Amino acid sequence: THEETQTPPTESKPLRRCPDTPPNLVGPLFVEFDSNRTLDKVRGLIGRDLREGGRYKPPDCIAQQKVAIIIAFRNRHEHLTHWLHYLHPILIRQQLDYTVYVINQDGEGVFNRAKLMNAGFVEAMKEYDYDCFVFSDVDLVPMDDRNLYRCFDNPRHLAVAMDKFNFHLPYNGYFGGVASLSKSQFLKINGFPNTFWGWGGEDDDIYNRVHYRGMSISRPDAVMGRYRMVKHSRDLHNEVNPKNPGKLSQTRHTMDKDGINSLKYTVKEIKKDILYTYINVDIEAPL
Ligand code: BGN
Repeated sequence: THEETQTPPTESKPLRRCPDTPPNLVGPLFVEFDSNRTLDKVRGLIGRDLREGGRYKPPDCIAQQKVAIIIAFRNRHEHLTHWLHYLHPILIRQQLDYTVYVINQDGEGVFNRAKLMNAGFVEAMKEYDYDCFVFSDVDLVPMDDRNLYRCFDNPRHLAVAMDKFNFHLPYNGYFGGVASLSKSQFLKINGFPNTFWGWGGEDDDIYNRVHYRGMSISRPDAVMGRYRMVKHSRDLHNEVNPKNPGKLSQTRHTMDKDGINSLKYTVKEIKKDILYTYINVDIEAPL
């Protein structure tokens, strides 16, 4: 009779939760916007580490949070190339289970950053059970990878020290640029306003919402919170809207009816690039 051959155990050890502090962070980063950078080069450099749609999860531990990174977008391809070049390696070192969503505003109507972010939240939730949402401008690159793209006990403002504001907050209640909210924090404020067309004020409205719901703002310090912004001129169809400032005194009354519960848009296209999930949405923008 034959001796039974022992097959080696095939199942690997169950994965542990990733540590609170990711072990491979490097701290301050050199950031420059080289105009020879192309999306194809970025795909070649980091595409193999990602899954279709700009997704990643750490291979050797279970990520602490499932994070959707939402970028409001229109006609800023050069900025997106820089953003992807810098952010993917940082997010990988931060050991996140994440996806990058580029939410494009279809057509030439007036831009609406906050409404695009709302649409990004809803579309991301259709794909995966995210617990955290990082809402970012496409032109902002962190200069320190210890600035974690995660959620905290309170809504977090990440872009606290931007080069264009001399590495300071422009004012105490500034909540613009990059911010993270957990799913429950986001729903608690009824999401973002849909009614801030054009430039200015939507971030101040979100700040108001957070305060009116009894939460405070969490922030990194001014060293870890440094950012470089890609220099650019004002976009077409995103003029300063003089009606927006006046709306800020009404947030307390408008926030319950203007937000995720009143959001209307249609998806025109979803494209999965290796570096990001692109969703083109019609948000019924006035011309
Ligand atoms: C503020 C804008 C913000 C913008 C910051 C930084 C308004 C509302 C009237 C006060 N707020 O003035 O939206 O992020 O500047 O540029 O315009």
